[in-house]
Amino acid sequence: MSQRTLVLLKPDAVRRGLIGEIVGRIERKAGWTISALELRALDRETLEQHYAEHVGRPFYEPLLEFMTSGPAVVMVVEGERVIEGVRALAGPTDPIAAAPGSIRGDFGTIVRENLIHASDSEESAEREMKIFFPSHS
Ligand code: RTP
Ligand code: MG
Repeated sequence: MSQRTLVLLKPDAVRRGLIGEIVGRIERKAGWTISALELRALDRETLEQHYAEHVGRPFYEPLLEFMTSGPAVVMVVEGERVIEGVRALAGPTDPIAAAPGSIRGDFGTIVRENLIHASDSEESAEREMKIFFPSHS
């Protein structure tokens, strides 16, 4: 079942020089294709849409501050079961709980600065692709 997913490499990943490492892991999965990729400073308005479900949570403001602290990589990846697949490569939200071998498990320690975002469902993927690539369909 071919799908598309919206992936962000967060500002910590870019600052630490991990773009190639993380994109490489995604790129090497059989049959997956990167169909859009851009280094971009994310503005607050875009992030408010993206993280709307978290408004009011204690981590919301620090999260937006972090996400605007430097450029991010915005990507669309397509391929077989790619929504579940990129989240499996990423590992769970807390990098200390994430298994070694996963992106967060290999490179992260801080919950907020956990390197990567990937859509969590087909509905989220459609919604998030519209936010970050409004001119695509
Ligand atoms: P994501 O949406 O980024 O893939 O991560 P997720 O589903 O694993 O995590 P979610 O619960 O949706 O939270 C979104 C992002 O907010 C930051 N966060 N900080 N307690 C905290 O300080 C906290 N909790 C969440 C993380 O950057 C998380 O990825
Ligand atoms: Mg989430």
